[in-house]
Amino acid sequence: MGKRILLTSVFGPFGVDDAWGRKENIMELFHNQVTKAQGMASLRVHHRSFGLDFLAANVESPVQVLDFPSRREFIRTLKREPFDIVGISFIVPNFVKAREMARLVRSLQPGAEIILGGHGAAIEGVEQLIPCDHVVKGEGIRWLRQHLGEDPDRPFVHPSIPSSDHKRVFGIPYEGKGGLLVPGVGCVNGCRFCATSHFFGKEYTSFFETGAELFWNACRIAKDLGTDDLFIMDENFFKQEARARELLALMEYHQRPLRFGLFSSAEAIESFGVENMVRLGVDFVWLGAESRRETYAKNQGRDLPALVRRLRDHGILVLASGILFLEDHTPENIQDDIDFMIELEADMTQFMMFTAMPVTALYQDLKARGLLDFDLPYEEWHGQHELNWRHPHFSSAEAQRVLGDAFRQEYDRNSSSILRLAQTALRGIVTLEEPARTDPWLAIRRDQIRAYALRFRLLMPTLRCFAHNPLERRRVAELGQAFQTVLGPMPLGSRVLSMGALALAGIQTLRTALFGDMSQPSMRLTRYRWPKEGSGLGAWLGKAVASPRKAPAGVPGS
Ligand code: B12
Ligand code: SF4
Repeated sequence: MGKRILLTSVFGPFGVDDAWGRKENIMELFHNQVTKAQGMASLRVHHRSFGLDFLAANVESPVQVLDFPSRREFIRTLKREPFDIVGISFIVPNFVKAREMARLVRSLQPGAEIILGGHGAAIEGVEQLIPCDHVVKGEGIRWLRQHLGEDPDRPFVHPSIPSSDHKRVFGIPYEGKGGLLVPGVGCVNGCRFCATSHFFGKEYTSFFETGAELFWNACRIAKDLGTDDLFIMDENFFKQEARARELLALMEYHQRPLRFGLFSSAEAIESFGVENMVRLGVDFVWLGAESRRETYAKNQGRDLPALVRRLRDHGILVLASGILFLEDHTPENIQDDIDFMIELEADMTQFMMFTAMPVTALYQDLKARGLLDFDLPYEEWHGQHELNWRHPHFSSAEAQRVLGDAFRQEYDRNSSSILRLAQTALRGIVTLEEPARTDPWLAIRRDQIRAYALRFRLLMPTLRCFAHNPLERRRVAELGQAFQTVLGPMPLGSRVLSMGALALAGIQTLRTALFGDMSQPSMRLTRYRWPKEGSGLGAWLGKAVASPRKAPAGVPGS
């Protein structure tokens, strides 16, 4: 039967000041570090701890995946049944939670082996700081298979799991990425601050070598989840350009117009080409713009504002990320980099504090120069509140003020991201109109963009009502005109729906005023190949508390 394994993320609640975490470190991507200043217009989404399901799907032993438990639920899980192995996945700011969980395992299940994995495993000396038997630094699937005496080289199994949950804006549910596709981990570029590149040894470990493997797996996942929309979780997807080209060729050959969101760097995007991205069905790209002052190899000699404009003109939503508090940022020059990011006019902008995460070249460098602040607890090492090193020109309080101000300026000058997303969709339709006349594949892509433009249009009354300042009010009016010109009059049914959306936004405003806007991800327990429970009282009690769910599709033996 194999060893009985529990794989768990750290416990919640998240984003609250308590013994184990900080209020700034919320478990949401956009609201944590992208649209956080945009109030009700902020995009709200939850993401699972995907690594756990990938590990579970790729071993032969029975596994329970526990994602986002409370501390109490974690204790209950440990008391419910014995495990041979407990694997804890954590990142650096969740160090204290991982330590507490390991302590609980030792006290409640002293016979269980504890394995630590995820980016927190890179913390120096973690094996002495957290009770454990093994620390897995880097890719975990091969390691776990080897550890369990399985063949590490057997084919990789990709589970069919959603890429995001609980998507809301103004409290209104919205559609977005349906499924997750992970072609591999790591990036060869090795930018000095980059945790993911360094954690995986500045190498790329592919789970799918060829475009064909990627294509057939993407089709299967899309079918399992009933969607054509996938998020590709790969640090720099177009870096494997031949694979991406093969994927595109197969999609066109088989007439399977899937759509993708992804991360990629400017040099890889330019090499693959924006037109090819449209053909591939890319509708969202995360691009590391970083800074005008410190140009990384991937951005050298590139006109980033022109690239962002071009992407948006082709209906591709852009999230541009920037870094504040580089070594030579001063109170006098930092505004220039804030302007650089704002003037890119991306759909979304991330500002992140220059944070030295363990294992990165930046960490080694600052440590060697005695600049790392080891007095700062790891809970604060998340890049949205405190600097984890002694900056020559900014105190922590000044850095917090500048960071908050950068987000506010971006919102004041560029308006809400949701408005920009709608603008990008319209721009895409206009650009593709002409080529779509003679190219049926591009006509399909144009129609896909039109479909999401129609959904954005339902938000028009809400955008009008919640406009942040006179500039946004003017932009909303212009957008309304543009919708009218490009898509024609709004049908009655859509008008009713759009008023419904506004009503939901009103309810959400009230709810936020009364109870705040915190949103915690739901706990999830998934059993992979878990033996059927017996019929005794213990089993009945177990069922009653665990509410087991089926393992994701695409997992053999689930
Ligand atoms: C999805 C994601 C999120 C999601 C949710 C994640 C979650 N449920 O915890 C959201 C958007 C909410 C999020 C939030 C944050 N995140 Co985040 N996030 C990611 C992202 C983009 C993908 C992770 C992923 O699923 N990868 C795919 C899987 C397959 O890979 P993996 O998780 O690394 O797992 C592999 C190995 O690490 C290993 N492994 C992992 N766990 C375990 C466990 C065991 C037992 C074993 C044996 C092996 C093992 O095996 C797996 C297969 O090889 C990564 C960047 C990236 N591209 O990886 C950042 C990343 C993990 N996040 C990071 C950070 C810092 C944060 C935030 C603090 C926000 C911020 N300021 O950046 C918050 C923290 C929220 C909180 N309170 O904890 C950093 C971590 C840095 C570090 N050194 O600790 C990363 C690396 C981004 C970065 N480049 O800096 N994040
Ligand atoms: S290109 Fe992006 S993913 Fe690659 S090393 Fe640089 S920051 Fe990291």
